[in-house]
Amino acid sequence: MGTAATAAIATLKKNGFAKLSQKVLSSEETKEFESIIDRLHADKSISVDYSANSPSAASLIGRDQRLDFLLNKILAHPEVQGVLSQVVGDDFKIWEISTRISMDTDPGLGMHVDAVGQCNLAYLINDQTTPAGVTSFWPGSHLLPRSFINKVGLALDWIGSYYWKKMFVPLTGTAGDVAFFVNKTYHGRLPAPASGGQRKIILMGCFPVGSRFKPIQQHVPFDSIEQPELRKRLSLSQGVHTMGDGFVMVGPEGAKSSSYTMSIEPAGPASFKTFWMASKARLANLCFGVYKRLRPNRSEVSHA
Ligand SMILES: O=C(O)CCC(=O)C(=O)O
Ligand SMILES: [Fe+2]
Repeated sequence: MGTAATAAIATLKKNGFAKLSQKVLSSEETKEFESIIDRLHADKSISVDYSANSPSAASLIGRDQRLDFLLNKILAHPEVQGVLSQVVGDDFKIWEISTRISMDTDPGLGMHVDAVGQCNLAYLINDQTTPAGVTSFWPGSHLLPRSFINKVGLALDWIGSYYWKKMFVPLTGTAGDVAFFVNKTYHGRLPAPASGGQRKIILMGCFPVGSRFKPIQQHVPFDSIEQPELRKRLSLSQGVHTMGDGFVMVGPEGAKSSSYTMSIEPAGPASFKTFWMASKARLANLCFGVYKRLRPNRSEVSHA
């Protein structure tokens, strides 16, 4: 692992998001990437979802050999691998690989947090050097409890966007930049004006051992994906177990989650944990009481 990954890991742990200082595709590949995405969106061959206030397409894999090759190259890059292995562990799985295109007059996306354990990789497809229409973060908020973040969020909504916008840091950059963010960091997308052009990114949702997600189908079955890193991360035939409610959990049943993103989540619902610890303490007391009652007789016998 090189200096770019080491620096990104330190920043990510401090702020909840970080950019890699090194590009992972050549400038020709970066341009090719954008033209493939533009072509796929233009010919309507992928289904586009508007639920996050901007066009987003999720089943990209298996449609274009060069796109699969370039996505695989991003994921398999040693610096990217270095960051992900420290943040979501070596056995993480990928839930979604999607495009997000912020268009002119994008109303933005409200501030929020996402799934437990999730860490997104963001790849900037084109230049986006001003805050309009880009993902934006409240630095350090990934270290706060979720319930607190949600309460602060409500308060910020009430105070109004003028003040809270100053607290947030936008993920600006140039084409080919790679960034990572812990999805527990309070984040959203800033609105864009009428003539700002398009801001295009790829988002890859990475899930560590012990976290859960609902799989999204790709254009081809996961196990027939040719590119090895893409197949390894998307395949559900090993490295996950099913939960019975449409969700899968990463890792074998009962696996211990030791990733960074799981370490900043509480281990379980507080009430259950407290109840369990109290029960164990009560049981230990009972055993000790019984032992003390029996012990004098037994010691008399043994020392007689
Ligand atoms: O569209 C955006 O910039 C926000 C994306 C987002 O919320 C996410 O990837 O979790
Ligand atoms: Fe999000």
